[in-house]
Amino acid sequence: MTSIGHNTKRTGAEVLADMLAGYGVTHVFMVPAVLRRTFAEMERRTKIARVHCHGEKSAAYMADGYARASGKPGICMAQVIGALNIAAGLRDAYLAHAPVIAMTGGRDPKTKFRGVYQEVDDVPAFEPVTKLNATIDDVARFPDMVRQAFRVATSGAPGPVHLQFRGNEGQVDVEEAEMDALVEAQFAHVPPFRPVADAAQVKAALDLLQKAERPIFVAGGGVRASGAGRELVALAEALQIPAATSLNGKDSIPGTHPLSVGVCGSYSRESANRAVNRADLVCFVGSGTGGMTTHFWAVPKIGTPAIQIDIEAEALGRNYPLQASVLGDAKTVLAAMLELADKASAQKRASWIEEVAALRNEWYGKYKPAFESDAVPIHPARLCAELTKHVPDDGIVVVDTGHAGMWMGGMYDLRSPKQSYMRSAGHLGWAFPAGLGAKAGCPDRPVICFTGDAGFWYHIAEVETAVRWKLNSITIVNNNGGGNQSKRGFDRAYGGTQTEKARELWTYTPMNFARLAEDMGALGIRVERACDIAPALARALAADRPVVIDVVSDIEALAPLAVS
Ligand SMILES: Cc1ncc(C[n+]2csc(CCOP(=O)(O)OP(=O)(O)O)c2C)c(N)n1
Ligand SMILES: [Mg+2]
Repeated sequence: MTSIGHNTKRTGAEVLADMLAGYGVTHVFMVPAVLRRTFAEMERRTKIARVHCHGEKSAAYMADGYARASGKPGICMAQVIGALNIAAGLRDAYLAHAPVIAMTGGRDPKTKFRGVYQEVDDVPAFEPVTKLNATIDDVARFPDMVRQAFRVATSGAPGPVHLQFRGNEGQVDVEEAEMDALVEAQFAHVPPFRPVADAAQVKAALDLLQKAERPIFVAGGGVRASGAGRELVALAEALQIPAATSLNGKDSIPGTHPLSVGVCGSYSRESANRAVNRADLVCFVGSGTGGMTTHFWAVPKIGTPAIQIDIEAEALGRNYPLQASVLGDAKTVLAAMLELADKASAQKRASWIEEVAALRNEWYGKYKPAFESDAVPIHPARLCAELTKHVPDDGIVVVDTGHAGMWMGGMYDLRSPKQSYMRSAGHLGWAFPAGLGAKAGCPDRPVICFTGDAGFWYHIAEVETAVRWKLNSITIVNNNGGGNQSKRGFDRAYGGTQTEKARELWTYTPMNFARLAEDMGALGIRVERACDIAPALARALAADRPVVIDVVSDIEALAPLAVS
């Protein structure tokens, strides 16, 4: 923490700009005008990029992508009229436990309830999507409240924070008080602490794992937040325990690792669900054991013997009664288990490992024709297979929901522990702006976003932002001319097969997104044949510009549904 005691009168704007720089913030994402004086001070006093976007929701998604890619809190801002758009954008960060700090302008006690232009009481709307939802009415509160925001956003299971600054544009920042810019560097990133677990809890959980004949790990977002992938893989190898992951934890273990069975749950891989459902002990690590990861508690079935490792005590045993629970940081706990692990106990699992390998092979065999398909329009599974082969070793893959989440969650494999994977926690349209934020947070790594066309339409205007701010991500649009994850649902709604007219509920005008991207100043590449995917990606990786690769794919291709 910087020293306190040289108090001189300073404006809130000076203090906020210095604090953000002190916390290592490199970008803020916003729609003006909010905290105007603070932006002027940022220019004078810091190198922070003030990324001026086309909508508050996409600004929040950019901050979210920045946070999930870099582990540092992402900052987004809006004046009072844009506050609820920001709140909507925090919803995905809340569901995915991403440390995002939203700063908005808001009501002045002197004029509230008098019908101030553009004003409503925004604070309650932030309540369900934040860990801390606070108002700053007095400029002297900047140093403690901004510190509290970073502390809450990064601690335990991370999540969003909202700070509302007095004044529709947060004009409280022009006022002065005797204060210093205080920074607690510890809370500039996730995780701020690595709580060590009780030794008896660690031993009890390890004993169960070692005794089990068919144990399996289910690694969640807590493993990625803790940076515990290496420890997970090392423990899995030492004890010969296969590992499934949640969608949020997909980059905990490379898909090409022989002990990886894939993503389990709803947007999943068949081999993962089958393996989890054959296990005699499931060890959840950093997983909320929610409906998406467990296919609504059918994978594994409730009653399956389970143990759980989590940093939040309340998460332990929430959905599965536990035989052992361990409270602590995933990396620290897994490392402690590895130290105590009895490798000889792995022998009894040889037939389980064979069974799991057979499930993996069977799955790869089943989809081999799709992975190698030369069909025109392109089969999305082929697109996933091309990405498995050609995403660079240090690539960050950012994936939308809908079929994008299903295709990539199930069919794409990370090849290296240095690759990262981030996914929408359910909001269509999240991935493209999140990918821009990821590029801001990790400028030296290639960022490859995978989105459907409906997902891309949401925030397409941000192509212009990417060009203006040189946020050089690569966006692959799986362009099937419709929101075809909706197809099955409308078939059902029409009693089996929908009418031709029902397609107006989920299809769009055919579009060439490469051409639109070019018009906005990005590099656009249209791909109509599968053999052109790899060359397009190579060209995009060399371009050093924002790139949109528009892949024309088959509207009839539906992603496989989960098995349980
Ligand atoms: C904010 C939001 N609204 C609606 C949905 C419901 N939804 C899920 S997938 C989907 C269509 C996806 O279309 P597209 O991005 O083109 O992908 P495709 O399924 O065609 O591959 C919709 C509308 C959602 N997930 N999020
Ligand atoms: Mg589509």
